[in-house]
Amino acid sequence: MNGEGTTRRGLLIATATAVGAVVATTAGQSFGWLSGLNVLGPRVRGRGPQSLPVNTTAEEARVLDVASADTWRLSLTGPTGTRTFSLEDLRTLPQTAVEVPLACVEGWSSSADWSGVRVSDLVGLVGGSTTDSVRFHSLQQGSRYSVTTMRPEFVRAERTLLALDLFGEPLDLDHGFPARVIAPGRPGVLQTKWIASMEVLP
Ligand SMILES: Nc1nc2c(c(=O)[nH]1)N[C@H]1C(S)=C(S)[C@@H](COP(=O)(O)O)O[C@H]1N2
Ligand SMILES: [Mo]
Repeated sequence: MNGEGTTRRGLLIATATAVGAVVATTAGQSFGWLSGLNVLGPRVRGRGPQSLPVNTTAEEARVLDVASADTWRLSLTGPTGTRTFSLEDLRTLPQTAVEVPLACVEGWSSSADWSGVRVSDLVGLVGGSTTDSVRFHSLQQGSRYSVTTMRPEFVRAERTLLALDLFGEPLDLDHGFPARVIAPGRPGVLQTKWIASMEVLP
C-alpha cells in the first residue's frame, strides 16, 4: 500500500465520521449539507424549543408581550359577522392532530406533530363555505410574514389547522403561541405564527 492510498483512506474515514456525527446530532431532521457542518444558531441545528428549528423568534418579531398576554383573543370575521375567541374557547372546540413537516427555504425541513382547530370549522362558525379563501393576520407588524392569504383548497382541507399544540404541548412562544397556521403542502414561509385575526374573504 503506498502513502497516497493510506492518506486517501484516512480522509475517507474522517469524512464518514464527520457525516455520522452530523446525522446523529440532527436525528429525524434533514438539512442542507453545508448548513449541517456549520456552527450556526438553533435554526439550522434543530435545537430550537420543542426540538424544532425556529425561523424568527418572538423577540425578533417583537411580539413577546402581545403573544403572551392573557388578553389575547382571536378575531374571526365572516359573512355572519365577527366573533372573538380566547385560547380557552379555542380549546373547547374539536381538536385535530396532524404530522406535518415545516420546510424552510433557508435549507431545513423538520417534521412535527401539531394539533389544533380545523380552519374549516372556524370558517363555518362565521358562515363561510368550502369555496372561501381566508386571510390570516399575525400579531407581528410590518413584516412580509404578517399577512397570509389561503386559497379555498387549503382552507377546506381537513388537515389545515389553526394549531395550538406542538408535540402535545402548547406552542412555544417562538413557534407561534398562542396560535399559528399549519397547512400541509404550503411552504414554511406561509405557516404564519402568532395569529391575531382571520377573515373569510368575500
Ligand atoms: N409571523 C411570522 N410567521 C412566520 C415567520 C415569521 O417570521 N413571522 N416565519 C415563517 C417561516 S420562513 C418559517 S420556515 C416558519 C418557521 O416556523 P418555526 O419558527 O416554528 O419553525 O414560520 C413561518 N411563519
Ligand atoms: Mo422559512
